[in-house]
Amino acid sequence: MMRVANGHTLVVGLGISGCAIARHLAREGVAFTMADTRDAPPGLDAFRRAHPGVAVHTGALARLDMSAAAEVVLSPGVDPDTPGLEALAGPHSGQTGGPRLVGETALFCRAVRAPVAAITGSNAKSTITTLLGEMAAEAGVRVAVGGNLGTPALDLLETVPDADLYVLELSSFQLETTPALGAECAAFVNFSEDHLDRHGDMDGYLAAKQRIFQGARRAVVNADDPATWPTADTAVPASRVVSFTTRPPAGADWGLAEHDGRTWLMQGATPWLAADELQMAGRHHQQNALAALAMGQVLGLDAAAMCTVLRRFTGLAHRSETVAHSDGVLWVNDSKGTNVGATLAAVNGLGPTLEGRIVLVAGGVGKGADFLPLVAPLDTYARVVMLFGEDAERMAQTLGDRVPVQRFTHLAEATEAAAAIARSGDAVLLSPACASLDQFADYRARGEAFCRQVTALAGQPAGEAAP
Ligand code: UMA
Ligand code: ADP
Repeated sequence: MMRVANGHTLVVGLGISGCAIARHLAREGVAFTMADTRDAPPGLDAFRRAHPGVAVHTGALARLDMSAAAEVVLSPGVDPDTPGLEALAGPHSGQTGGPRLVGETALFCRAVRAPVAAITGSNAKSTITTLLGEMAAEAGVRVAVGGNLGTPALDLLETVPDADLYVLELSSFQLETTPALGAECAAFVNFSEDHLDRHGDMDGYLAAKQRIFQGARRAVVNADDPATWPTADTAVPASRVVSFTTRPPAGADWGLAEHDGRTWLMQGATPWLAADELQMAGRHHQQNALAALAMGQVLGLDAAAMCTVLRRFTGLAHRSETVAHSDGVLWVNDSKGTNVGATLAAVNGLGPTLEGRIVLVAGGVGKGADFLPLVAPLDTYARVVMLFGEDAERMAQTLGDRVPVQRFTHLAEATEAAAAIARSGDAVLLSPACASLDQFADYRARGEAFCRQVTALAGQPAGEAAP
């Protein structure tokens, strides 16, 4: 059995996070050993070249004696319940003896010297993180943005060491191994079923998400989703919690209300921005804008700068992204809608904002999901659903009685049919509620194919045509 040398830090995982952890430890002069649960992890050769002389263990962790390690730093993709990690202390096990188990974010918290704004939730994390980062930059703040979004938090300490603000998207996997985040502003924006294979049940998933509030100075929560409110043991007093809602807000909270015949993003009784000034389409994106504004204000960002960003931000690619507005028809790419929950948000978000109806383009690999929750909102908001891909038939059987459907083999045929049927005031929404792997490399390739076709059909990019 291989042994971790006395006093070494053990890093588990040779992915993006593990390599960032290794670089950080090397910069700090901390002796470490590397491990990965796979026998031949991708990236092993590159790691050996970058860190010659560092011992690497591959394969089952139970075959590695880590009892002499000073600490074990786990990558987010590795379950803390993996055999071999039982004897470690930390939030995952409730144990206090043995080497301590933490994640990349814990190392970041120890090293960071500027305020941190952190965002978690089941959906919309990347959108809100990006929005807040752009708002801070527009306001003249030296900001670094990363986390689950793609750039590991620890890498930001190297690339933007003098940042005045770090904005992090944090997944439940990252929060689970973070003892005390201590964020200046921590936001938990929504909660719905996900990652049950890892967290066991919804309670476990929620407990991981709630860790975002550990040591937070201020919190931003979703007033309409009580699961996002800090629980008593996270010790964020109510006076330090700001909320957002899609209803009219009270006090200093954020929400949507009618004012002068238009829907406005409001703080209490104060209108900030008319919802129709946003480039992002849909009530769910209005909610995301409110979350970003709430965080930005807590962080002291300039109000005009925040509104400037909201007026120009068209959304992240493939997340209910406005692609074109042509002949009165809005074209929206939500290829990241790879499960029923995301498509529900897109349909319920877009539907109430339209004069017309939604022409939904959906289908692909349904992963055994139950499509029934889509029936009622589609009955309310959809003109027709254009189905394509592997599970088109199964979706048609679930939707068919209440919602008009048409079936096609490929996305391109479904999109062409959508263009022919959409009327002025409608939106054509690609939100497949399915994975893409039957016909595309990933959700990005599917979204890009849709966008190319929309440009050909609708003729011009978003914003260049009169609505
Ligand atoms: N793996 C092993 N054994 C190991 C190490 C990894 O089998 O010892 C496998 C994992 O099971 C996983 C894969 O390798 O399937 C990647 O795991 P990782 O921890 O090495 O992942 P990274 O490459 O470091 O990427 C992670 C996040 N990935 C995960 O949490 C799975 C990335 O989020 C994130 O962008 C990156 O860190 C930087 O912070 C991706 C993601 O899918 C986008 N996140 C999930 C989500 O958004 O739903 C949580
Ligand atoms: P995450 O990083 O949490 O996966 P993204 O910003 O990438 O979030 O969006 C993922 C999916 O969630 C997209 O399909 C998007 O349309 C949908 N979505 C966007 N805003 C919301 C919201 N407020 N509530 C629920 N789903 C949303």
